[in-house]
Amino acid sequence: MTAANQSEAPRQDAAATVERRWGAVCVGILGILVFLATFAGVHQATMPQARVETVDPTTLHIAGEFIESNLGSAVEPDGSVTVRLVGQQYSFTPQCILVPTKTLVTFRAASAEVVHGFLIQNTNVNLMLVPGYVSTISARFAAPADSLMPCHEYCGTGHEAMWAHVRIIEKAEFLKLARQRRRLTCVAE
Ligand SMILES: [Cu+2]
Repeated sequence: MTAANQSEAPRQDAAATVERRWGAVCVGILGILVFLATFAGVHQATMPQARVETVDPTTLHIAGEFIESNLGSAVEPDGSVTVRLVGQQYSFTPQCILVPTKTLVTFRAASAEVVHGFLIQNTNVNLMLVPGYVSTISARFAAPADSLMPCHEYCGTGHEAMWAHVRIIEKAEFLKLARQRRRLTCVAE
């Protein structure tokens, strides 16, 4: 060993020690990230929905909660309103959703085939419709309004044409209509 090499050795040892420490830090960070992702996924069941409720997308239109005659808005015995809707390539059913002001409204939505987005403009209502699962969200609307409901998850070549209307009307007016029909929409007949 030459004199020059001897003087290099302590510096190389010091560098190797520092590199090992940083290596351990990086592995530690990766370990924390993997733990957090596993915890969120397994323990809190955050994928694909916080509340997991399944539905068969292949029989949506034939049987069960999401058959066409059951879609739209319905007043529940407790006075709240449930809205059921389906997203499919490339439209929503119903095409116009009618909801009352100052009432707890729960949306229950399902997709017939691919992932769609459900969003009501200027509100916090924003969901993914994942095939095989029922997506739910509750909201209250303060004042009458006409809103757009565009699909905001790319779902195929007709995606940009996929949107519906949401009409928020006064509660009294809504309840009057609800006495005449079991399921309400604002689709023109
Ligand atoms: Cu879509």
